[in-house]
Amino acid sequence: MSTSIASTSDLQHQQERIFAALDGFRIEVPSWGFANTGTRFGKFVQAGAATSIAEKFADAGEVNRLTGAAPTVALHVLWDLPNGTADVETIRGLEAEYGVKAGSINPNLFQSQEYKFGSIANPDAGVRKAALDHLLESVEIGKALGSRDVSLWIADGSNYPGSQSIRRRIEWMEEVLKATHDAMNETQRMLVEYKPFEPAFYHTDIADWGMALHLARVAGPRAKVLVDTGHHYQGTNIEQIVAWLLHTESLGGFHFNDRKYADDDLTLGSIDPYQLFRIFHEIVSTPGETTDNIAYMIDQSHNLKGKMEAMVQSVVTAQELFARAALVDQEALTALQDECRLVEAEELFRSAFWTDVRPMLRAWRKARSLPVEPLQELRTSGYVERISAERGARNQASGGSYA
Ligand code: LRH
Ligand code: MN
Ligand code: MN
Repeated sequence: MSTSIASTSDLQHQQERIFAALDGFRIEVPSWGFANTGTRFGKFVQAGAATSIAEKFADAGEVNRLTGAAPTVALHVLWDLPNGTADVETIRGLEAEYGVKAGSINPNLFQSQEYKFGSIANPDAGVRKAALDHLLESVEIGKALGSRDVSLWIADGSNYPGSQSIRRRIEWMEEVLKATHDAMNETQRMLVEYKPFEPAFYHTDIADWGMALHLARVAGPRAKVLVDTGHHYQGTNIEQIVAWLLHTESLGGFHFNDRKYADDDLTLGSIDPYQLFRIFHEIVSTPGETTDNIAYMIDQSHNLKGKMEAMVQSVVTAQELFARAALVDQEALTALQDECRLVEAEELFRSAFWTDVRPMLRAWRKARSLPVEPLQELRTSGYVERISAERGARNQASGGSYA
């Protein structure tokens, strides 16, 4: 009798925690996740893939309608605003039409021929200036759209030892990033993403979180580090990096995805859901940390899965893993850790991970007047069939494009 009373109140307690966690959880979808993508060996065109910025906003709006948790869409400047600030009005119109806002602004310093030997770390001052101009324009786009984060991924690096000065390139990057930071307003932030390899295969100028943290510090107080989960060597303890960035108040956000081998950009949680649970746990266990300071973003490209299905699946999976992390009883865990009751601590941690939170997510969606089964709702809505019919011919003709 007493057990059942206890378990009812336990369930209520769990539900309260999960509802509170989900109410505060938002995740940004990438515009490029709706477009045709592929590998360096080729692209497989999908009939329903978005080939214009309007279609990307339409798709992002639909993901948000289905999940209620994805109100912003990350924009890649070259792909989504090819005319720079001149495209801001178009974006504003799309925001109003589809009910989702522009999220992080991602400058593109990796596609133009002039960046063959680097952008902000290029030995040629003229090229560095062109890169800075693009960054400054991205800052202006952010201001005009009221978007908080300018999110930088610098693809610079070299392929052969001795072919470039690693040290001088650090100085050049410091200069450009500081100038970019100086141009931001008080509400803007700069996120510095790191990646150890690809496209460069000997050295990458911003290869890990230490380098990103240093550059962020030199740039200024509103520059933070962005952790893309796919940008680590195998075996790296990513949640430990997250803990250090939280401790040093320099965690700006995430690009979530999963991988088996390299930067595979697979659906988050598809290969190792426990890892994302552990990352979320570092955040929810940090006293005073609110998710407002951390930009949760998806950075995935689904070459084989349907784009819309994959994106809805990703948002839902992120919610499930966040909810599971929120279930860890922090007080009890701390007590067990302090007494070094190792197995009990681990079991408490693991039990939260193994809890099936899906019934509670359904209850939360019902309470918030959202579709109770977002993936099912996507299927029955006919949205994918409709966009496939509308966009199919154009997609076949285009052969697929990231823009
Ligand atoms: C680089 C990266 C970066 C880019 C995106 C398209 O691998 O993660 O964030 O902007 O992919
Ligand atoms: Mn990324
Ligand atoms: Mn990547």
